[in-house]
Amino acid sequence: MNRLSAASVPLPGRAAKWPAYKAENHGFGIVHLGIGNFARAHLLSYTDDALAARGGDWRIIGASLRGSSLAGTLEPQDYRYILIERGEETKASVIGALHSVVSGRERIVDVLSLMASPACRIVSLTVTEKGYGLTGTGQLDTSHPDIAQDLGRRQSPQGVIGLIAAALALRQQIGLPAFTVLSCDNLPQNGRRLRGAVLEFAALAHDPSLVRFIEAHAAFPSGVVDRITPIPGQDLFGLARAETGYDDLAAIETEPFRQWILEDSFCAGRPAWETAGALFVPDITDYERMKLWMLNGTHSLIAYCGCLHEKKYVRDVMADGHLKDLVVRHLSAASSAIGQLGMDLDAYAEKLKARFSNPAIAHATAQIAMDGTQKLPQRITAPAFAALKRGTDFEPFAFTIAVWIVYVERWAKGLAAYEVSDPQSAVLREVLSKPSSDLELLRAASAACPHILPTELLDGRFGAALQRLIGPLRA
Ligand code: CS2
Repeated sequence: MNRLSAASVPLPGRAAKWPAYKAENHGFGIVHLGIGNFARAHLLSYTDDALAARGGDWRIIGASLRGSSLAGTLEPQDYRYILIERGEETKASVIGALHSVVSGRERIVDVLSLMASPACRIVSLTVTEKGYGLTGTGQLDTSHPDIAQDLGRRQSPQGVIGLIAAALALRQQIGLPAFTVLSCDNLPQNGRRLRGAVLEFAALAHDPSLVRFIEAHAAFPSGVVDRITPIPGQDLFGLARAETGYDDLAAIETEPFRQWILEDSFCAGRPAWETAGALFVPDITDYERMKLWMLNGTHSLIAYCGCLHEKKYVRDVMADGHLKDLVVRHLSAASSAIGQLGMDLDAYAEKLKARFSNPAIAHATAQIAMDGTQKLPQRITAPAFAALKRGTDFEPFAFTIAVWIVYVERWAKGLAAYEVSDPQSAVLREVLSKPSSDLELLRAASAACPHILPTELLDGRFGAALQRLIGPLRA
């Protein structure tokens, strides 16, 4: 084994890109909560380029609060890893922007002190939709296990909201400036929601002066992140070796495309991410609709159709003529629901079709199907309401909700070869396993998940479409 490490140098005849800066000369400036494949393919890749272009003490300490094997794998590699872009061409980059990884519940106390240290100027997050502890309408969910427990142990929190509040409280006490909190998850108005949740938590668990400190000094820019990042396949390690000449037991793969659009409101500086192509805008709302409604909404349709039709990967769904037609129809309805923007949505849709069909990316439909209750409100229900309001085609949204319900029902009744992984799976199993007519099934789904299927969508034209569509899907 010729293991990748800080001492590794480019080998002749290999095209891989290496950090164009001396990583050890750059201190950390960011603590990232939820260090997983996506953050390593997106945030770290942008930061690597920004460090090469402009420098600065902006390397990233990754935290895995639940613990993962990543820290142990990366430590002997001095936290270097290989990122492989797979498309028409294969491109490998050695990433130097990861400073270190802190992992496991017993290390949360160390994560907190890093967040409260002078060097930390940004706390970024990829903790998935369910990690925030928000209700279906985006408020702090005080019944979420992390939130409920952290309210009673504000100085030793274990969840992200409690940690951010505790770190800001420590900074206030010791007279340090606040940091920027940067959400990199697919939630609408992610910064604004996160700010609301942190403020609500601070008001409930901390001294009122903390609320004033956060309001006055902390920043929570909203942002739209995009890069399709599958779970690494079997062939990746061989590929990483072939591209670089080194063995990396934590290599990751992603698509060539990447996008990051964010509000430029940082309270304590930031890396020069614009040098890597990040777009800073005053308001992300339009971009967010484009991404959540077109990319992610269509992804969810693909995921549930894929699971029901035994298509393992997104590309397999795209290779099926009938299913691809559904994808095209969904993209068109999502684009019409958005309406006129300064952006070319047809071109965006075309690009998405090509990205979903990328033969080099094996993106499992099961990976996207996870956590539907957390994803569908912003991906499907929101554009459904917009389509009804604008008078555009709403049927594809009714169809996706119906497909999701049937996907869960089959599993709840023990008829599926797949597992449903969702924080609400126990409730869903209970209510959707009973014998029911089509209308009873829709009503049960609505009662269990009103944020996906509010009662007003059970009535009128949308309700009629749902009833018409769900029967054949159940058959
Ligand atoms: C996907 C996203 O898993 C999912 O729900 O829709 O992770 C998607 O791949 C990313 O948002 C792409 O940027």
